[in-house]
Amino acid sequence: MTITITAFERSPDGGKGLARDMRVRWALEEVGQPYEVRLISFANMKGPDHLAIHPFGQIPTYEEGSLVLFETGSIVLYLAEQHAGLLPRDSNARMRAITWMFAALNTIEPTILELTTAKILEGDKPWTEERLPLVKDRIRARLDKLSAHLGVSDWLDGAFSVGDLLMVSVLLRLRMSGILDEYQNLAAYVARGEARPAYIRAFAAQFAINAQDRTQV
Ligand SMILES: N[C@@H](CCC(=O)N[C@@H](CS)C(=O)NCC(=O)O)C(=O)O
Repeated sequence: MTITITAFERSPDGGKGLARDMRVRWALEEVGQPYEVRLISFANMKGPDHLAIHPFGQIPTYEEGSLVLFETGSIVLYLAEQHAGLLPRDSNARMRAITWMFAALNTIEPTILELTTAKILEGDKPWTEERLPLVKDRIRARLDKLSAHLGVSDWLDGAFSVGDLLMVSVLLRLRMSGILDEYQNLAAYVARGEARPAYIRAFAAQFAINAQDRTQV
């Protein structure tokens, strides 16, 4: 059955791989599933056709026959459960990997999104200068603990899992801020994720769309 995901027609990051379709592409590449991409404009994302499959009018979505999913966590969990390679067989280890997915999306990502909001959406507000150090320190408070947990290990809990896929994806959003480089082991962890052949293929696919787009501008 054909798998179709949605992605930005024109990604605001110009192809840096920070849009969330990248997580789904990476998971699909890890489990060896071919997929098609339907590109969507910002205007159409909020239109009735897209709202019918994504109640918040966002990307990415996932369609496979009668199955329609939104939320990257749900999509990559589905892929990890359907195909070998992203979740351990042992039931306790499996639940721990799923726990790391939640940690990435629920405990780490919100602090990073706060920085994006403070810088981009509210960057012109009079309180921004005062607020930014607080927001950055809240990220550091989480990363201190994450870094201590990772220690010298390659991945968060044994072999690479869907928990790592989401954690690396989330941490990548910090690179431009310089905060990631304050944590040598986390920076190396992210680089290990980016070096995986599946990541490289997924990155190239989304970059090709955005590079193509740039030549048309
Ligand atoms: N929690 C959602 C977040 C989805 C999301 O924020 N998508 C962004 C692109 S990375 C988007 O569609 N932004 C446009 C908008 O919200 O209008 C998920 O993980 O799938």
